[in-house]
Amino acid sequence: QEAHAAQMERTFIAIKPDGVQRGLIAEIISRFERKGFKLVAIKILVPSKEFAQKHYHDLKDRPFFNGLCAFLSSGPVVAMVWEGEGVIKYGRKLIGATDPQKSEPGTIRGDLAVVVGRNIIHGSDGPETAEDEINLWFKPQELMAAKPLTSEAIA
Ligand code: FUP
Repeated sequence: QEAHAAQMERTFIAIKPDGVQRGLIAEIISRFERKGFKLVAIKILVPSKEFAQKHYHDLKDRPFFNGLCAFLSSGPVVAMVWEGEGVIKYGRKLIGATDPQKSEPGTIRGDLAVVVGRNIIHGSDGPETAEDEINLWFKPQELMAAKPLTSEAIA
């Protein structure tokens, strides 16, 4: 018997400024929650342009990079970590294809978005990016842990 269970799979999900502005926070969280995935971290913040460039560093040579980073830093973003078996791949399935014109109905982008530059949500595309993105957006102590907070811990 194992001494301790391996850590359950986790992915980074962000509701982008268009999703927040359009009032879709609850709708999006609800889809992940009803599926059975577990929310292990959540916060709302406006990322700086520099932070957005870090988040999207893989796309730095693409023509839309500057506009994309400007957009991500244009307003509040809801940053989350979701946990569960297969959550990275299945989370992408819930989100739908990058271009909302190609996302299937029933997916978040398919049901709620129209254009690629305003596709309302981000989700890590694999285990390595999930780990990198969780580490970029969250400190370890911001993730749900077994240990309860004391009043000193949040001071
Ligand atoms: P995804 O993982 O589905 O978010 O897709 P990508 O990582 O390929 O792209 C990241 C973001 O870049 C997309 F959410 C929207 C933007 N993008 C464009 O604006 N134009 C494109 O042609 C492709 C992506």
